[in-house]
Amino acid sequence: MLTRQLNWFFGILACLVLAGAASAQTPAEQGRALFEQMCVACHSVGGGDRVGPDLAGVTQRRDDAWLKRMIGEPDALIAEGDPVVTKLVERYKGLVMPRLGLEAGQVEALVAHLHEVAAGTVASAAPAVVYARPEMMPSQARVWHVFLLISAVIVVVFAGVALSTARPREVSVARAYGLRKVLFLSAMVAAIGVLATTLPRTPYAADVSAAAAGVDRIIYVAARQFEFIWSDEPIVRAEDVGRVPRLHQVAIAPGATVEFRVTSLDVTHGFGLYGPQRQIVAQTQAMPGYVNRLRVRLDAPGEYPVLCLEYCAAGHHRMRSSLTVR
Ligand code: HEC
Ligand SMILES: [Cu+2]
Repeated sequence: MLTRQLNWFFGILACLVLAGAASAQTPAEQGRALFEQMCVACHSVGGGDRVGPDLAGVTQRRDDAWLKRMIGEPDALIAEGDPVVTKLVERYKGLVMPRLGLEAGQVEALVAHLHEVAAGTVASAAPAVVYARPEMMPSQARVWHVFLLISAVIVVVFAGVALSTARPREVSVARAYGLRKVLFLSAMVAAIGVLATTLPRTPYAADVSAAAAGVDRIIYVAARQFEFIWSDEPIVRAEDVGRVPRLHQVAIAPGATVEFRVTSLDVTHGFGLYGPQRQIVAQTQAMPGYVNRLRVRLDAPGEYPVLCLEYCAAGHHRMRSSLTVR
């Protein structure tokens, strides 16, 4: 009797698990997740135009074959001079939708999602995430206040000079030149002092090998419109992207010295590494044809956002990634 009940119990449990697994896997749901991840920065469905057109009713306006090409390979469609897309590009003042490197299955999932939204079976994807306003670190706040103070002094001095020239006055040229010499020399002394004390401390590694510098891990980073690609193996050319195993989550042990080898596969980007409190920790340029090395030791556990630090095209703000120290 008990075994029969248990059989029932496990039978029902298995059905629930299977149903759960199946429902988590429908293409339309996968498409919705992708849409939230990759499209909401530029598109809404029914929420008005953003960087790109509102996609409400797009499945009625266009056929599926066209949609798939537009989502999967917009650059090719634009290059062919497709009349529909040419009009859109004109309307969006030459702004073009970037190729997002999606696979065929992902494109189909996105189209399925757009159909479901049109049929009203699911709500459109949530709007783009709004990040909380970052707090300033005490050190950042200090730099900011010093900057404000110096700016205020400069404004006052300029205002004083401007007002003093309103009335004609006798000026002793010899005294003015004397004063200029004193000011120039003090500025020189101050500049040399600041450079001599700070330049030796710039965190750029001398050209020593990673092993000699005690590097625990080398991580390769390739930037391209509009993503950062991470790998434990060298990525130098675009062809390497499909070939080398890609890291989707980068985890680093606290206190490890990491050398990032940063390059770009298209235009110049910036590799900006921020700390858990959103303070900038290190940065280097991601340049096509060069590999820039950036060595850092990350002690504090937490999530370190990585942002592009160089405006690289319309999707620049989407270039976010992160690594975790744990
Ligand atoms: C960086 C901004 C940007 C991102 C990200 C983006 N798009 Fe676009 N999209 C555009 C622009 C701009 C257009 C208008 C055509 C053009 O100028 O290339 C467009 C056009 C379209 C169109 C044609 C609309 C119509 O009225 O026919 C579709 C469909 C589309 N995008 C789907 C997507 C999907 C799906 C994603 C996510 C996988 C996506 N887009 C991501 C900017 C973007
Ligand atoms: Cu950028």
